[in-house]
Amino acid sequence: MAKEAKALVLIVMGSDSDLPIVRPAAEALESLGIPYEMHVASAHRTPERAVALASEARGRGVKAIVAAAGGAAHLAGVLAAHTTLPVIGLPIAAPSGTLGGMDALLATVQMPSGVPVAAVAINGARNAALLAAEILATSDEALAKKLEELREEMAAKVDAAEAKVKGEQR
Ligand code: RP5
Repeated sequence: MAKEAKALVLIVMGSDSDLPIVRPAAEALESLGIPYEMHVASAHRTPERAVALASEARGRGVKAIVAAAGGAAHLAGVLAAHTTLPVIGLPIAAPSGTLGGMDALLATVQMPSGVPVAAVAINGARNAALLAAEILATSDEALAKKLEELREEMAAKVDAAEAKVKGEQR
């Protein structure tokens, strides 16, 4: 699916070292049947590729971009500077980093006024994908239904946990 269908979501990561943390985003899109593409493009090592991905995305039919980066994490901001598509920043706690992802979180969330970047939690890959899905679902009723079902599944798990905990009370 990810390869054949026209991508609606781009997942761009700053380094392939981000992939283990980013993978749950791809899995979530896959499970929702949303066509996506994954790319490695660095805002400082391959700035031209990063800019091209963002500038060409709307024309290719992409509806949202997930930008994952660690450290100074300027990738989401650079992509957002070159498109008016929604960009969801995914701050990464890079294994080589020293600040546990706080650097990336602040760099992602503190965009100056005028060029917005949405931000999810540090390493919050699944939520980045779900937020992209919710954006798509504003004009896709079938997808909105799938997202509602996901919420119901989560609620059912909490209900089961509640029953289990109650069962252990004396
Ligand atoms: C960022 O620097 C990447 O997004 C990654 O999280 C971090 C470290 O990159 P590598 O040195 O592992 O390539 O640009």
